[in-house]
Amino acid sequence: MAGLALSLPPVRLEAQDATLYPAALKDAEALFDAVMAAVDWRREELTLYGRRIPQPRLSAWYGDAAYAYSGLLLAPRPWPSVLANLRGRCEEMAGVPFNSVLANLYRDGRDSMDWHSDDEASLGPAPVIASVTLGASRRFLLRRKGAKAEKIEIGLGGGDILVMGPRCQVQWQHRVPKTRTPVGPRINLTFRLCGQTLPQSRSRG
Ligand SMILES: O=C(O)CCC(=O)C(=O)O
Repeated sequence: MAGLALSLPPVRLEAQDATLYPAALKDAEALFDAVMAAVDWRREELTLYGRRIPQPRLSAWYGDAAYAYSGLLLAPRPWPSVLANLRGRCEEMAGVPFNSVLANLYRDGRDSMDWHSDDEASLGPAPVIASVTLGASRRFLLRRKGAKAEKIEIGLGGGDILVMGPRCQVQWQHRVPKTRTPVGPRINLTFRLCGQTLPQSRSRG
């Protein structure tokens, strides 16, 4: 498995149906630079409760299919080669195909992502998502839907891959909170398998 010979054992989060592969990408620093340069980063706006709100991060969508959430329609776009290569590595890791990726750039500790599940209808009833971190480490929290006090926290650092199984989206929400601790830029790539139709979004924070 090119570039995926694990030097650290995977960490299984059974309750959350997720597996963390720490430092799985040996070339994480070079990948950070390559992805940073290749991606057409934009500050998208969400429509929440009828209001247009700029997202607290930069993002870009690449995929074979369009994607819609929170009033945002992301058109399909050709893959930069660095993302196409990472897609293959994540498919090998997760054992499922992916046809799209949401790239997020957290420029510093003020950028964040609020509680949500990746459970849009276009992802189907049993989504598997591979989440790649490049650059700075950030806290990643999970809380159980319907029992929000039940939370766990992990750190996601450069080169880590978190593979989230279906129950992780169906039963849990996740977030990347803001931090006052000085922190450098972090790229996150979530590889997904979307359907070919344009669905209505369900629950994204
Ligand atoms: O940055 C992360 O680790 C999470 C990103 C995320 O939740 C998403 O793209 O849906």
